Amino acid sequence: MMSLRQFMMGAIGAVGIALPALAQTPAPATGSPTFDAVKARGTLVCGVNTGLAGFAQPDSRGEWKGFDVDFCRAVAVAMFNDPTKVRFVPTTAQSRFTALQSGEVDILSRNTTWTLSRDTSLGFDFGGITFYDGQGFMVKASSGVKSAKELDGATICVQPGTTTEQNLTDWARSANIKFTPVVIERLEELVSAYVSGRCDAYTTDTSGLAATRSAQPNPAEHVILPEVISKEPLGPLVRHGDQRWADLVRWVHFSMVSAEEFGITSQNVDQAKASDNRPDVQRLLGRNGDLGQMLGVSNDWAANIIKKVGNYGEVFDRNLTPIGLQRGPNALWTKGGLQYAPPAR
Ligand SMILES: N[C@@H](CCC(=O)N[C@@H](CS)C(=O)NCC(=O)O)C(=O)O
Repeated sequence: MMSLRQFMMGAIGAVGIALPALAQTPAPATGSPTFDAVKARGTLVCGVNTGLAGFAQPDSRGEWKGFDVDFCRAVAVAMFNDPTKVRFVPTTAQSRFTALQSGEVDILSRNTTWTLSRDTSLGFDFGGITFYDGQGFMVKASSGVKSAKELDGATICVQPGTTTEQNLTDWARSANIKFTPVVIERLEELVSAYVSGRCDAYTTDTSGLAATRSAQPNPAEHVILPEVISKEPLGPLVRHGDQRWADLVRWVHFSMVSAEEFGITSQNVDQAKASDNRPDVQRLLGRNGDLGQMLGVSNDWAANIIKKVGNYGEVFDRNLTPIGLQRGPNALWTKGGLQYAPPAR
């Protein structure tokens, strides 16, 4: 049924009169099955990978840590002001899409590349690009291989159900390279196949290569080759057709990027909220306006995220700097990178 507001906007549109006060009224957060289910359950169910250093991995106490994990913690903070209200479900590259389609998880936050077919025929919506990546190759330093062009005739380890597998075929065809794939679903098994010498090279997103390399007893024994053969824009995804849920997920990412741009950190967020000369900061942090309410959460949602999880740069530094990743394309747009958030207003 048409709401009064929709009806009035239609009527106003017909006679060409603007009604700004009405247009600013926050819409109630209804009509999102996932949002409502998470709210009622009191816990977010977040699909992650099975264990990738820096991105998603349980620590010695079984507590999940990492960049993709922190994203879900930020969504939980937006909803419940509590980063512990998340249950993490490990998914393989192959099982991840069924887990989201079937409703087993509310969100997937695990190195998944945004592609046209995943966005349409698989039935998902991507909530932005949290990590700009590309596919690379890792070899043993002892092999003496210095370039992917030398991989003609190589055996290459790759995970099924990935863009990695598809890009490898495309790249080999265009570079006129013949290779034998070794396709293994479980990451642990795949990595041990590479380490034990069953494959000459291991290919995945360069972030995954860096994570795996950092987890080896002697990382210096492995070299990531210079070629990057694809674009892998990675980000969180939700089910198609649940717009309000997708909105929240998207703005969680943007709020963390904006906070970094504004210089708001977990340490100074309270002072930032109190400073009077930055209306944009005050809006983001909920001191003024109703932006949180428009997303269906409390107006201090972003302030809580920054305080309890951190801004984009803090989350990057905490999780990814230790595995040797640099900001590169994931620097803010103001610093020559691609991380850019639309205005929170
Ligand atoms: N970005 C690629 C590859 C993502 C992917 O799943 N990569 C593997 C290798 S790093 C992975 O995360 N495996 C972790 C796991 O299976 O738990 C895609 O979306 O298809």
